[in-house]
Order: sequence, then C-alpha cells, then structure tokens
Amino acid sequence: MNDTKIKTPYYITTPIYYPSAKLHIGHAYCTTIADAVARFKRLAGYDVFFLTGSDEHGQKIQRTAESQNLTPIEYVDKIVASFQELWKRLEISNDDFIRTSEPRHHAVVQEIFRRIRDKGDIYKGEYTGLYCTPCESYWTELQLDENGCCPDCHRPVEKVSEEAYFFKMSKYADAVLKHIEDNPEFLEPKSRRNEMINFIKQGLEDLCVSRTSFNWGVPVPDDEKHVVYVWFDALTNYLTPIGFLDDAEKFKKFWPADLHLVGKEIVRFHTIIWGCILMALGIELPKKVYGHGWLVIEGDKMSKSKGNVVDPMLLIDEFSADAIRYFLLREINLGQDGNFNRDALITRINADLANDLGNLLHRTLNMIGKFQGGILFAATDGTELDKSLKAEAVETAKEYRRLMENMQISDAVKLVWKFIGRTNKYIDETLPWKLAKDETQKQALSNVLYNLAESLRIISILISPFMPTTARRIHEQLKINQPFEEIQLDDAEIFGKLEINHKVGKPEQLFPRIEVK
Ligand code: ME8
Repeated sequence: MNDTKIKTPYYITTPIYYPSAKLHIGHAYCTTIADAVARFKRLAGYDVFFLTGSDEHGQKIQRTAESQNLTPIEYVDKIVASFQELWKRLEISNDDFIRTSEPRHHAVVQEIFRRIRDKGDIYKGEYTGLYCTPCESYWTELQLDENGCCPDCHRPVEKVSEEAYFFKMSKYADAVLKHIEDNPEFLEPKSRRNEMINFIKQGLEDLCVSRTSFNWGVPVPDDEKHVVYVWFDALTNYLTPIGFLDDAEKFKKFWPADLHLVGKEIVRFHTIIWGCILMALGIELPKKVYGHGWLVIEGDKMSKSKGNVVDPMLLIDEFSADAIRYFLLREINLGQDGNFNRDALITRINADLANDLGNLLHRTLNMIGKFQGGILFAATDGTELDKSLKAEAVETAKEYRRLMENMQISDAVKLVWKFIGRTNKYIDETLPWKLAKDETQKQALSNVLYNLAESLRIISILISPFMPTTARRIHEQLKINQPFEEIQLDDAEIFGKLEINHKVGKPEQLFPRIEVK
C-alpha cells in the first residue's frame, strides 16, 4: 500500500432526521443507501466523510415535549439516543453525527444568518401565511391540496401572522434555475430535475426565515425573540462538522459536498432553498443532490399517522442487519418507490443469502477441507471453464465499480449475485468430488478449489459495502492474512491473490434458513 498517496475527498450526507417519532424502515432505507455508497467510496480509495444526524428544533417538537411534561431537550435526548442505537445496529459507518441542538451548530446558523442579513438579503417584515406544523413548511394558497390542506402530508394548515425576517430568495431564483439547467449532474434523477425547474419557473417568493410563536430553536442573532426557521437551521447542518467556522483546511477539503442523498419530498429544500442560501453566502453549491424514492407499504408512504410503520429494530432482531440491508439495497431502484414486504424479504434471505451465498461458502470450504486438508495448492491456467470463471470474476469487479460510481446500487447487487450463481454452477460443472476420486485429476481439482476460494475472496470484497458483517465473516473463514479494513476494491480486480499453500478455515453458517409457517 502506498501511504503517501493523497486520497480524493468524498463528502456524503443523509438528511438529518426529525426526532418526532421512532424511525421506521423508510428512514433506515435512506441511511443504508448512504452507508453503502460511503463504504464503497472508502473501498475505492476515497477519503470519505459521511454525515448523518438529527433535526431537533421547531414548534412540533416543543409541543410534543410539553404534552409529555418534558423540556424539549429532555424529549429529544431520548429519541436521538434511539436513532444512534439504530444506526449502530444497522452498521452505519457515519464519521460524525450532527445534532442541531449542539452549540457548534448554533454558532454556524447564527453566523450564516448574520452574514446574509449584513449584506441585506435578510430583512424584517410581517408574515401572514399558511403553515403546516408537522412538516414545518409554509405553503401558498396555490400549493395547497384539493381540501385546502398541506400538499405533502394532507393535514390542515394554520394561518400565521407575525413579525418576521425574510430571506430574499427571489433575488437568487434565476441563478439557481440556471445552475440546475446548466449542470445536469447537480440534481438526479432527471425526473426530479424537471419538477424543480417547473417549480422555480412559477416564481419564487421571499422565504420567511424566523418565527416568534415558540422558542425551541436557534435564536436570531441580536433579536432573540425570534428563532430561526427550522429549514434554514437544518440545511446549514451540512457545513457545521466539516469546519465551516473552525477549520478552514478541512472545509476546503470537503466542501462542496459530493452528495446530499435525500428523499424525493425534500429535494425542493435541498436544491432551491439551500441553493439560494449558499449563493447568498458566496459558497459553492453541492456537486449532487439525489432524490430517492419512498419505501411504501402497499403503495402508501410509511408514516406514523397512517399506522403502517415497520420498526427496523425488530426486523434486525429477527433477521440480522445484513439481511435487512441486502433487501433494501437490492429490491428498490434508487430513484423509484419500492414496496416493503415481509414475504419478499424472507424469500430473498432463503434464496439469495442462505442458499446462493451461504451454500457456496459452505460447499467450497467443506471440499477444500475434505479433499486437500484445508490447503490451497498451486493452480495452473486450467480448462476453458476455469478460464471463463476467472475472466468473469474480474469483469464482474470492474462492472461493479462502474455501476456503484453511477449510483446503480440495486444493479450492482444483482451483478454480484449473478456471479455467485455462476460460481455455484461452476461447482456443478466441474464436479470436484469426482475429480477427488481420480488420482490423475489432482491438478484439475487443485485448480477448481483454488478458483472457488478466489471467487469467494472477490465476492466478500464486493459485498462489503452492502453487508459488512457477512463480508468480514467470509474473509475470516477464508483466513485471509490481509486485515479486513485494509482491503481495497483494486484487490477484487485481480484474480489469484490467495497464496499457494494458504490454509482456509472451517465453514460456519452465514444465514440460517427462515422456516415459513
Ligand atoms: O425531512 N421511504 O426529516 P424526516 C423512504 N428533518 N424514505 C423515507 C421514508 C420512506 N417511507 N420516510 C421518510 C426531514 N423517509 C428533515 C430533513 S435535512 C436538512 C432535514 C426519508 O425525518 C425522507 O424522505 O421527516 C427524508 O429524506 C428522511 O427520511 C428524513 O425524513
């Protein structure tokens, strides 16, 4: 390994989640995708900074806390601890966890507010508007749904009138529109781009960025009866942990962010509002905002009020984190909505994990143990069949890199499983147990067993962003000398890295079959 090589920085974020309720599997979906991308980038040699966190302010939190006789911070502390526990159980590899209630974040929000106000782009006025408290969003009459309710959650909106600060979004509308139009990679998938372009073209009003009707938030600098509007507060979280105020070198390294991964309903905030804020600050816009689809239950978005939430913690207890991660990453095409279904999850675990992957490892290690005392002997070029398996392994690793770089995560998972299928078929085609009975076929047998172990080594690297625990367990069972943490994607693009006379371990079950009652 070349330690002196400077790694390319890569900054990826998830949204920061509202501690208004327990997280459901839909939230876990967003974080799992981001984690798979972050792990892939580390594997590919990037210097990754992966951020997630919690969005703790606002009237709704204050009201909920009061209804439970708690202070807002007592209330959010408890819930945020449950988020952190969930991310740990799900093996989320975030480098920082930002809480908007932290002093380091307050300082950033106030500094940004001050800078934009000082240049005249935040001004004081009177606000009368329609506010959706659950969504923390203001809406115009035109945007309401057919019942005069919030167009996102369809709950009633409140008419609010108060002295307030306004951010001159209208001043930046044309520039943001131009940015979206000129930079196709800025907003993906394409369908969301068109939505945002149409949205801006309808005209952008100045945005109300302060409230006086509650106090659970970041106080407006020098005018403390106002608190900063939650979205203005929340969006700036992306700048806080990478040194915006306190570490210029770190900030230069990681900003602009490479990817803000967000759900489709908050793309508007991340492209238009965030774009305007950054332009007002004279800071570059993020390189990419990707709006993923929703995990739905029979076509409906999961939400507490609809009573159709699936608790990810219970699923992890029942099926393991890796099984859940696999299902989420494989079953849903990133830009589209996808269905969560327990039967489909169990089918995937039994077919793909217990059967295809689990059996491949088990059969391979079993045969190496039984026929060669666990030792891999020298391999030769071998037959056409051997050569084609080796070529397919290397092609799979290369195509996998391309798909992952392109955010085609589900396709990348399917590609690895195609190779797993190919390797299982190779066992059926080469019949190692027959070769073992024939003294003249010793070399042919060594070749087959070596190729199987090598294929599994490569598979374990390729699945490591999706299923880190399973990847490590395969690595351990193969008894690979190189520390798991040091493995790079390059190691998967070379066939033949396992050393001659290397001794593999004994097979242990990766995934038990789930009995369906
Ligand atoms: O929006 N399927 O927080 P949030 C997929 N605090 N993704 C889902 C989902 C589902 N069923 N349900 C929720 C917020 N999500 C703000 C973000 S960022 C500066 C502030 C996703 O907790 C949703 O799309 O309501 C969003 O990206 C994320 O969970 C957080 O939602």
